[in-house]
Amino acid sequence: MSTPAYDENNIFAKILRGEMPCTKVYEDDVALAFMDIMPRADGHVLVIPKKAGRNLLDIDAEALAQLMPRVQKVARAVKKAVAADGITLHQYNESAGGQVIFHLHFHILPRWAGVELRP
Ligand code: DGP
Repeated sequence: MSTPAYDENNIFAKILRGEMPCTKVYEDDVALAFMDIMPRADGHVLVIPKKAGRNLLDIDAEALAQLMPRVQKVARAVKKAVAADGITLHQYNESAGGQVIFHLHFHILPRWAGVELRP
C-alpha cells in the first residue's frame, strides 16, 4: 500500500505554524526540537523537520539529509544537559509501525545504566 498524503492539520504542523504551544529546546531554518508531552524518560525531546513529510518513508532525501545533523546536535546537547549515560533514538512509521502523529519526528530518549524507559 502506498504512503498516504501529508495532512497539514497534524499536531506537529500546528506547532510549527505557532497554532499550538510547545516547550522549544532548539530551532533553526531546518528543524524544531521540543519536549515530548508524554515523556518516556526525563529529557525526552522530539526533533522534527520544518519541511512537511509524513514520516521517514515519505520525506525527500534532501530534507532528511539536512535534518540528521540537527538530530545529532540535539542528541548531544540533551545527553549533556541531563547527564545521561546514553541516548536511544525512536522513530515510527505509519500506524502499524507505531506512529501516532503523522509528521516525521525523531524521539531523543536519554538513558541511564539500569533505568528502563517509562511505558
Ligand atoms: P509517535 O507518533 O508514536 O512517535 O507518538 C507521538 C509522540 O508525540 C508521543 O511521544 C507524544 C508526543 N505528543 C503528542 N502530542 C503532543 C503535543 O501536543 N505536544 C508535544 N510536545 N508532544 C506531543
